[in-house]
Amino acid sequence: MEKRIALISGATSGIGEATAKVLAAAGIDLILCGRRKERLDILKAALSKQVKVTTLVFDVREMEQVKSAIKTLPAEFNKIDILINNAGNAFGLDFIQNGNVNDWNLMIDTNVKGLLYVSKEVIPQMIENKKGHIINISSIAGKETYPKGNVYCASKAAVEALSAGMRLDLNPYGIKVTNIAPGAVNTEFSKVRFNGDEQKADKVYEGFEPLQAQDIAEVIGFVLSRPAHVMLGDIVVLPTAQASATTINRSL
Ligand code: NDP
Ligand code: 8X3
Repeated sequence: MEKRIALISGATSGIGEATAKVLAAAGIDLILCGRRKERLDILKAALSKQVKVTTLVFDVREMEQVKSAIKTLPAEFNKIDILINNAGNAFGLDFIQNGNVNDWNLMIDTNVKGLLYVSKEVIPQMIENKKGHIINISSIAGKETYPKGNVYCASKAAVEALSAGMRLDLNPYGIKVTNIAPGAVNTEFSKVRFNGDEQKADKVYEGFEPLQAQDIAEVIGFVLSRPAHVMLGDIVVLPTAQASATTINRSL
């Protein structure tokens, strides 16, 4: 198969990091992005044995940082075939009436505006090449709103709408758009949501077997292994114990 280049946002942990490993094993060159440079350097050192890897350190919330980081890509990396919009997090879990405005801003700026800023820098190259594949990491929270999920759910509902919008608008250019909505995945996600409180975070995954980052990474690997004429549009991936955003069987 023709050599491909993927840009992964949020490659420093969880789903993004696992995806980098799966894509490297599939022979896809990588642009690994995140704010934690040390983690990117370690991952680059490990995966450079398999494929070409470069790293970009930027905050997806800062449009100028996103722009200038992507502009610094060496020539051998500047035709991006695959964009994995994965960077994102939840901050807090509060009733709307008790919500913290800073948390709201963080979620909207990262999960919605950040995804847009990165996409805006990459889409023109894909249009020029008349091919490309954008994979947006949404969530079950984008399909169902759960109590206290309000703004996080809204940010992921926006990702769902943006995936559909991108698929429509980029249809004339042969660009694939895949929306992936995971259920509970045991990553650093809950630790971030609860501001570093590991006990609270561990409770989220108690009494059932959650997904691991690798499970989502393998789905992404499958999506990218389909032939040119096949586009997986919208995928929900749940742990077997999870039937909906709020229905998790913790007694198995
Ligand atoms: P992690 O907390 O493990 O990873 C989040 C990643 O996003 C990190 O690499 C982090 O990198 C990056 N990131 C966060 N904020 C920014 C920012 N401002 N600028 C650049 N990068 C940023 O969580 P997951 O792997 O679980 O999350 C990945 C995606 O999956 C998210 O979009 C999340 O909403 C989604 N998701 C997660 C689920 C779960 O249950 N875990 C379920 C459904 C969807 P760094 O801090 O180094 O910048
Ligand atoms: C992460 C899954 O259910 O905690 O998007 O919102 S959930």
